[in-house]
Amino acid sequence: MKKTAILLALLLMLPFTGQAQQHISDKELVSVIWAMGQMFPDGFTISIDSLRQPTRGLAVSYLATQNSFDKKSIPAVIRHAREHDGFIGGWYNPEDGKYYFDSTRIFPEDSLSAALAFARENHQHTVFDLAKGINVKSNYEQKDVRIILDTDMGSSTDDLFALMMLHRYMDMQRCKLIGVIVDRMGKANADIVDVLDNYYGHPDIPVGLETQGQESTHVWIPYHNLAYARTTDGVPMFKRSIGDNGTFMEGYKLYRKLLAAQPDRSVTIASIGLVTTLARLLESGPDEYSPLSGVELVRAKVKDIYAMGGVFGDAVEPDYNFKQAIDFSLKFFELLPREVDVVFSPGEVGDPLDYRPEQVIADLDWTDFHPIKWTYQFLNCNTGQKMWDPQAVINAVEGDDFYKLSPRGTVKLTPNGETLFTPDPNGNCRYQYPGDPVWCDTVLKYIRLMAIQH
Ligand SMILES: [Ca+2]
Repeated sequence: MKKTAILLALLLMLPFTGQAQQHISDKELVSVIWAMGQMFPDGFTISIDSLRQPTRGLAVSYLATQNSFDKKSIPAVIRHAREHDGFIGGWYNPEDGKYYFDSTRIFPEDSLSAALAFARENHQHTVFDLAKGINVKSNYEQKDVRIILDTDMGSSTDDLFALMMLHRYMDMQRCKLIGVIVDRMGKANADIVDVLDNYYGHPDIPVGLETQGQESTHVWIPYHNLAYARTTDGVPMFKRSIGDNGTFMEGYKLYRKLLAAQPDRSVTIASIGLVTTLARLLESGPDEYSPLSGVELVRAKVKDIYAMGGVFGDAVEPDYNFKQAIDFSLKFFELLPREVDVVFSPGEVGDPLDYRPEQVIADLDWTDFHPIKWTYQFLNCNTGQKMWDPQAVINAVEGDDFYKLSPRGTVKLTPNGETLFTPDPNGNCRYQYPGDPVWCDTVLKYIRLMAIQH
């Protein structure tokens, strides 16, 4: 019987003509789906009308057919699929030795947020990208994640991707971006954040700007004119909330205002640039927003910091982010309360994640008016740019299970910008270990999946 079913499945799968296989009975369909489960124990998705296996899209299972396992469950799954989307998925769970089957909905690949929202409603842990072969976690049980992004926007383009991802995470209701701090001086850099906040549909996020930070920082890719791009008709290309003549709040003051309004130990900071503004926050005194000093305010409100930076292990070259503004960095390391956890993302974690400029442009081919595409079209981004900053952001939102982290310890910064790690079970610091090639491939696909959504 089993052999017959497998043969039937093979027969039906081979000569896909695109014509609906109307003649197949429910009984035959049960045999085909049962056989599919055994042929593809890692998982399959099939259309019950055409018996095709879709090759693109984001597959999510319905709650109604959850916990349907083994052959006896298939008729009910078929009934549900016939009344809904006409797709059935299945997989083998080696832990309990059972074959599971689900009625499935397939979303277009560029609709990640809608697929995630459906997954959450249906209590599904994952969305499966059929083309890329990756699972995206829905984390529907996840607690409230409140994030402040601290970025040196206007130099490397990975900051653009990191902010894009936070907007996507907000669309997925996986975090709340309560503010963005631009730690690199220059209003144009904050204007870029304003453009992205508008472009990605969250125009009201407060943006602060550092005005007393590091002078003359190195710029790798000069995309500071992004906010002022115009079409060939002379019309501003990108919508803004804060116009050319608008002003941004002083960075550390915005930190104080935002932190004072949050519950205790609730805020996660993703630091993907210089720590100029964080140092000034820690040095600040009581003001109209809080009677606490900067150190006390951070101790009270900040839960953890995910910081792109640091060099650990065998590498000796100091990291850019801490070295560029070393006096601020030394102050930050000196004053940061030990109650605040820090997870460092060293450059070597993002190094293998090479989102090639030509791939970026190809992935954004549906529009001519896109801030990241503009940057890649008009500037040379082939500068060794890698997806470093997203590692701090992903870790901040997805949680620590997504990465392999070092044991706990303490980190001391030297005046040369070296980060010296001393193991200590009670220490507040950990750092990410580089992922293996499969992990890197998955994360790059994940970033691309968010980038193409529209
Ligand atoms: Ca950065």
